[in-house]
Amino acid sequence: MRTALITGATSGIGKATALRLAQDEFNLIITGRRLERLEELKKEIEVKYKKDVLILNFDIRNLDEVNKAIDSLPKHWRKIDVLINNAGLAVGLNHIQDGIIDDWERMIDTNIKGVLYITRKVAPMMIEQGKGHIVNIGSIAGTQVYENGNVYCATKHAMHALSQGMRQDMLKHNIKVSEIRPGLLETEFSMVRFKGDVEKAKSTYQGLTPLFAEDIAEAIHFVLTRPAHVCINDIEVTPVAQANAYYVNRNL
Ligand code: NDP
Ligand code: 8X3
Repeated sequence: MRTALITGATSGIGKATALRLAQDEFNLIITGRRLERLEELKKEIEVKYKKDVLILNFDIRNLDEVNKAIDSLPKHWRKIDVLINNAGLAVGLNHIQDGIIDDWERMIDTNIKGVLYITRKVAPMMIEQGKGHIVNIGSIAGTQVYENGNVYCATKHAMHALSQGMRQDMLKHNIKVSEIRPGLLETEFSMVRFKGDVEKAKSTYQGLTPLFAEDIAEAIHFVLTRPAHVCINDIEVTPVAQANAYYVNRNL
């Protein structure tokens, strides 16, 4: 049995991944800010899949909270085999001159600094164990930049750089680092990006079948279940209706 820590397990990719891994040989540490959702997910996994689940309720932007949460782990939960850096968000979609500073800070603090805070804490634990696997959820926005996407794309470019950097730094410690870069995927992501505007959020996926969180959970499960000597470094996944960040077929 392995233990996987998933950041941002209250919805979308993180929640689907927790449910997918629980069907295999994984106990789970699930994290996020919405405690009620974490409690519901824990109950569901324990009842349906009979796996152990530990909740860590913290805001990944807060270094003190991250450190306290990981330090609070009971001894038998300290052997973390898998870290899934998933928590993240896009807020706003503006030309750079109209950008809202608070939106920028939320994205930078969550998507870059949050990933760094948690990785800084968990990577040494993996090094001590002599093995581990870090899975970073990037985006097609990590290699391509679209109009109005400026800061979100910058944070996902940072994730792409960090994934490559971590892979090199972890090499001599027998720790795998994988990056998964999804394209259009329907979760709460667009509701967050458009600050609760349902119509705008829906229009993102109009005329096409997007990816669903379960599709990425399946990719993460695949990456985590390769033989010990195999590391899947990079996977880009889009819906069939999307060639890249610029070309989308909304008439299929
Ligand atoms: P959701 O909005 O459904 O899920 C985001 C998760 O991140 C939630 O569980 C949320 O938990 C958590 N989170 C956000 N901010 C914080 C914070 N400050 N502290 C702790 N947890 C936080 O979106 P997705 O599942 O789609 O997004 C997951 C990842 O996938 C993100 O990194 C996103 O950039 C990436 N991605 C998404 C794509 C998409 O189109 N949906 C495509 C490509 C990549 P809570 O609010 O409870 O704290
Ligand atoms: C989310 C996908 O295309 O909205 O990372 O940037 S996109």
